[in-house]
Amino acid sequence: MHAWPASEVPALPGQGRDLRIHDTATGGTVTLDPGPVARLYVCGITPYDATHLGHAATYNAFDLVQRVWLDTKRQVQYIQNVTDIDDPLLERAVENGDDWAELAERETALFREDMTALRMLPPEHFVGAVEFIPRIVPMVERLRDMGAAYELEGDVYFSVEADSHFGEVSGLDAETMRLLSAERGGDPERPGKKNPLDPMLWRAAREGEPQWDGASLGPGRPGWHIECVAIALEYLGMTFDVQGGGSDLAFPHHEMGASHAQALTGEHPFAKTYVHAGMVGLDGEKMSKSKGNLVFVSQLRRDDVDPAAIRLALLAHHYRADWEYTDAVLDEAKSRLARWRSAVSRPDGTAAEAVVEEIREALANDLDAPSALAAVDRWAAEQERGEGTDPGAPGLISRAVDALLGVAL
Ligand code: 5CA
Ligand code: ZN
Repeated sequence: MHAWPASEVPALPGQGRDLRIHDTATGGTVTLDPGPVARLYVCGITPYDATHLGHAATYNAFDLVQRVWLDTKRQVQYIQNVTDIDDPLLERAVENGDDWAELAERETALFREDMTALRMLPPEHFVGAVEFIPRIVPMVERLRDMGAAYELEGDVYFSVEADSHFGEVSGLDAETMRLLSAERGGDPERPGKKNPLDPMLWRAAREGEPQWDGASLGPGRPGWHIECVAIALEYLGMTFDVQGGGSDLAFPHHEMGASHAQALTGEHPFAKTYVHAGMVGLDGEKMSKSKGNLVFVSQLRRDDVDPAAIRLALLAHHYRADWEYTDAVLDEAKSRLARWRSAVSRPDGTAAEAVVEEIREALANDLDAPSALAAVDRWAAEQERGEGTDPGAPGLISRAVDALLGVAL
């Protein structure tokens, strides 16, 4: 499927910094060392509802990763999927009396608009799971033929024992894995599985559900984790730089994905670094489509909120923090945007080079966007006092805020 249009990323004078970022697998900070083409896979939406601020916060984090890389003059090969076939999508379609494929298409179109408005850089390949089924089927067959998968009443399960590195992404104990598996799409209680954690690779066709040709697997549809693995391996290959998503994906999704890929290829690791964004909540609960406590990007846009203010509301929180959305968060972002716009509209400014370096340093330090905002705040306060004499400064700040933070002033 097609992605969305890219906004320009202005080039900045000077040198970008290498990114130091928290890696879920090692539990520590690592300095990323991508080649001239940095490779990033970020898990995309399940399109059964509109993009909420939690999704947007996660995509904001990985947009910053790309902007830091671009600032180091690297190219970025960025892949994102759309989970356009999955249980929650089918359930919602039945609930609404909608056609599942139309629902997915409608919500994906809205997601593109939201991402464009927020100036999120588009992936080079934006890939639906459905269009990838013909590539997924032979992978599942291969896993089965090599003994890494087995059949249970027509369904095919991955055997977590097939990967000696299983557990290394999330680092969780067996009991926690079991609980999270039950919560997040797994079926640890199903009798007959070799290991309760084993995830489904291929779900045999059920009455009333869409189905695809599965060759020797029989008709059915793919499991969730293998979809992302097939897409990532096709476009990025093994040992790509960063696998990203919200912290709710560390287990089981990214754990299982890594094991699928490692069992399939015999290579390790699937991704060099696993990066997870915190959860955004509302009224004390994680914002989630199933709970219905959502603030939609598209609704804010309809209410005439400037997308740059929405972006500043996201940037005001460290990407790894769990945080609560309130109206005050948005009000503060709106007032910051107004202050910054007024500051860059003056003919002169105080020295901007040092501010650009502060933004660079803050972002390189585990994407510390709040500190980057504080640096621009200080510059804007100096501007308000009319202290500047450099006619190039306002333009440089505008370009830096655009290039590094994705905010158009
Ligand atoms: N389609 C799968 C990934 S393959 C999926 O998780 N889709 S999703 O629509 O549920 O979420 C899309 C992205 O937003 C994921 O990276 C997820 O971790 C993240 N996300 C979901 N809810 C929140 C939240 N409340 N706060 C922050 N990020 C969230
Ligand atoms: Zn995924």
